[in-house]
Amino acid sequence: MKQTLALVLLTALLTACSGGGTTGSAGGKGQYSQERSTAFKTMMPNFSTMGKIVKGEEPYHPEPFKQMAATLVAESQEPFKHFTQDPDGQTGDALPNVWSDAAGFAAAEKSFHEAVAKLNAAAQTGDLAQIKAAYGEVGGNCKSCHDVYRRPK
Ligand code: ASC
Repeated sequence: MKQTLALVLLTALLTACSGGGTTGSAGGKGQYSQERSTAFKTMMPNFSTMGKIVKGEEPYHPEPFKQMAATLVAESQEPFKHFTQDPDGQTGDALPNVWSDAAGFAAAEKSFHEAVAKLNAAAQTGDLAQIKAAYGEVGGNCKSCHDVYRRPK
């Protein structure tokens, strides 16, 4: 009987520590965190290809690039639909100030979407110089938001 009780208590303790099956307080992923990650990862291949073209590592063809920029506008909306706060310890790489500084985070999100819209507008002109500048601004928005609201890597 004593052994059974000890086992029950130990199991409860381990379950509590593991955060219900995640990896614990640093980087555990709850449901929304998973959805955010999936959405960011979905948008990245297209954005990375655009980056290679902007850097001259892949050839620039205006028509497909216009399509990529339009796709980025659509795909970059999705991650921000999943910033519902997960339970403590399950927010993945999102720092708590995403929610405690909601106004600041909303401003960073707005700035990012504006930069993506500007990149799309530049892409539709077919002017590579404009595209390069606008792509750099999007990357700057990624970085400045990560610097403040994402767990350092
Ligand atoms: C990327 C990527 C980011 C941003 C950032 C820009 O391609 O994965 O997180 O750009 O590195 O500075």
